[in-house]
Amino acid sequence: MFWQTTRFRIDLATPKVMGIVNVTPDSFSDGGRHDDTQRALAHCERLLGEGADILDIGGESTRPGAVPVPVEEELARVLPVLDGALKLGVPVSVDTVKPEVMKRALERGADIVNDINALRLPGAVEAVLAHPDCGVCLMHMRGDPATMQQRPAYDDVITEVSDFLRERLDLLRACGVEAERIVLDPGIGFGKSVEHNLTLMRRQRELLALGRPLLLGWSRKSTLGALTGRPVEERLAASVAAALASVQLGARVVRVHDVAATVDALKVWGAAGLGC
Ligand code: HH2
Repeated sequence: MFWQTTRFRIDLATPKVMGIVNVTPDSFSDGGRHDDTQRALAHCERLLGEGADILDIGGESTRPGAVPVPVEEELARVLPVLDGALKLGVPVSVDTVKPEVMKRALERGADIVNDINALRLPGAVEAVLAHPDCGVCLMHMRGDPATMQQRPAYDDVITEVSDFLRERLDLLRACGVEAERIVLDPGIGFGKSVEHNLTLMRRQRELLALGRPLLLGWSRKSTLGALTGRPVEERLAASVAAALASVQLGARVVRVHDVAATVDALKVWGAAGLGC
């Protein structure tokens, strides 16, 4: 399986590590650590040195309760980092829900649009259609970050996530987007309780029936805190375990903060003939 993106056709025969670059003052685990261009670019280089295959740059926190950032502010955070990251020789993804940010990022050569809202804002699909080779990650989210953790409820979380992703996938395909450009993500922590997230993990293989590669983002999330009793800064081991579990269950891309540890773990996992 491949993921076609603007400049790279990513071979997913072995699992790929997407390193998180949050250019934000308020992200849930690393807010304020890389929130100016220079520090964010230094972080990009560090993640590449640690073995990241893809860089994912975001300028708006989506943590539960987060307040949306004005478009001009998000552009000012993301575009200078994107320009620098595009020179580093790996696929660069932009993590945004805003069509204007997608448009401007794609015009500058971004490889992938990673949208936690699955291109549901007006103009988002059109922004992607204007760039016939860019990659897309469509993620499931119930509600929006401001309210999504207020008692999320599902009859069957797997069926509902799967139906949603199929509908968004079918819509893009009907607009002429090649399947190879699209990766799907069940959206761990986005409008889901601990039990919903764990059900998505245990039954992750059922999502493979959608026929597209899966991207999973468990890194440092609160369900790992609930399982281990640990605060966000002590969730490295839990995050690596979750990344390995998701790869074992069929994920082809893992979105992580801790690239070095994840890459090492995947090397050993792969050497054992697991997850590849
Ligand atoms: N999770 C976050 C943000 N973007 N994109 C995808 N495709 N999948 C995810 O699970 C996902 C995502 C939230 O994590 P983080 O970027 O670390 O935090 P914040 O939103 O607070 O910046």
